[in-house]
Amino acid sequence: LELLNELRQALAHGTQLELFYQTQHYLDDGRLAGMEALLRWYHPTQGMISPASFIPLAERHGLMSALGDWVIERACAQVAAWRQQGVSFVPVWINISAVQLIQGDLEAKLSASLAKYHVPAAMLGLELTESVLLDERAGDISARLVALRDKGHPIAIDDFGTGYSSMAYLKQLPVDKLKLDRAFVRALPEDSADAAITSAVLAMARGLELDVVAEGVETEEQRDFLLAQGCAMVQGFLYARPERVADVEARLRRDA
Ligand code: G
Ligand code: G
Ligand code: MN
Ligand code: NA
Repeated sequence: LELLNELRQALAHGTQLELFYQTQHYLDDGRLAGMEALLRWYHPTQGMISPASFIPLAERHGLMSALGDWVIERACAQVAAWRQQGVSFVPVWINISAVQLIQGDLEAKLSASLAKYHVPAAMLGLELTESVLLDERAGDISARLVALRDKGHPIAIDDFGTGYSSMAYLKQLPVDKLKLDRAFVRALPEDSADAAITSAVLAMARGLELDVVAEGVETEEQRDFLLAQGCAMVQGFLYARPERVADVEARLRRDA
């Protein structure tokens, strides 16, 4: 709980928190397709703490809504800065936790930040995991997502294939993109089960007219397999790690 108080303070001061960005690329020619914002916390004594550990803590103790608001605000400011500087015109994708969707004010918070920085909703994508989509506490998820999508936000299902993976929601929910979880990518192309699952997801996505981003692409063999299977986009260490803003900017200027 000491950590929780420290997180509360970090949020109040804003100095220990930072958004890193990981670029996403089109497989055919490598050009920039998008960026995912990933939260980082530099703890004064423990060093960098992974969001995989402090986000569940924030969710359990009522801090996730404020943390999520901070992410929305910072991401909008960054999109605006990159557009003004001519650095990047692709959407930034943020991760949305169940708590944010359950509390009714997500839409208002998004609208306020977009308006403040003059950013179109199309430039701020929302990533939700399957468990969020199936969380019964979130009430009428479908209606909420339709509202967010109608406002112009692209919607992605994160870590696709690792949750409950009900195919029914793909039909009902207004989704634009699937992010194939890196668990299926790791052993490509040798693992025949993963290869079969990947091909099937890509075929299904084509039929449903959904984009697919393969996550965790680390090798050229994985990339070549995904390209041959018709996957359009990738995110992974082969292309870029999550980086600080200055490093992303330097790389994009170099590659431009
Ligand atoms: O970047 P990294 O691999 O350390 O992220 C670990 C986990 O934390 C991932 O599941 C990622 O989706 C999640 N995460 C990173 N940033 C955010 C954020 O801003 N909000 C939420 N809800 N989850 C995040
Ligand atoms: O759950 P989500 O997909 O939002 O989490 C993204 C996380 O995946 C980030 O924390 C990032 O560090 C991690 N990641 C991104 N690309 C790769 C990769 O190529 N390999 C591995 N092992 N992790 C990756
Ligand atoms: Mn994600
Ligand atoms: Na993911």
